[in-house]
Amino acid sequence: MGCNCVKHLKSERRNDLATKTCFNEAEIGALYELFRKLSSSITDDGLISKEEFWIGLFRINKKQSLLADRIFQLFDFKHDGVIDFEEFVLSLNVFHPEAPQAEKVAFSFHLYDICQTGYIQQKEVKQLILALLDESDLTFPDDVIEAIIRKTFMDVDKKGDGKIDVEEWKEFVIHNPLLLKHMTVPYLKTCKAGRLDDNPITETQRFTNSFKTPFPI
Ligand SMILES: [Ca+2]
Ligand SMILES: [Ca+2]
Repeated sequence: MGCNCVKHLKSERRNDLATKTCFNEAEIGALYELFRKLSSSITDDGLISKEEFWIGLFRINKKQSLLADRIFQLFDFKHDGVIDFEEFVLSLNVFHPEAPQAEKVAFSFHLYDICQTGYIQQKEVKQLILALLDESDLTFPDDVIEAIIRKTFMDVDKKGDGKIDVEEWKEFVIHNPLLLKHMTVPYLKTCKAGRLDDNPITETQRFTNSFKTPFPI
């Protein structure tokens, strides 16, 4: 019936994903349980739709979230509008404590490069700050926001051309280890089926909350 939901993960698939990631086979199994829960919350079709992603990870069901939207786009790296299990595992792998730092830096760069131009521009930073404030039901005067952006670019845009490239971002992240800490979810190192079953939403929400402080707001 067009449903590719499988109740149990085949062992060769589990093995394949374990070799590609920092997760062992048991952990891949635990992530599969979590994936099953998220992907069946609205339509049990073995795929996580944007709505299932938003509600499951961000508990958003009314207003749009710019960050949630960007994270969804990055998870959906095959660009077909839904997240399959492979996309889910490979994307979560970036947040594993043992994942290479370069992958974390790249993920965070792409996250804030909203227009996908290869640079983080001032207007994107402004868009992000406005979105983050709005999601927190806060408003800042425009001159305060402009000051935050100026400060951010003074810190990051070392070449002074008004946009942040991936090298500048890397440099910035190295000197601000807190940013990478946000890109690491210690819990992923010890995911056990039982614990995921207990409360998958809280655990996954922990990592989504970590995106909220990239800039000195
Ligand atoms: Ca679904
Ligand atoms: Ca996809």
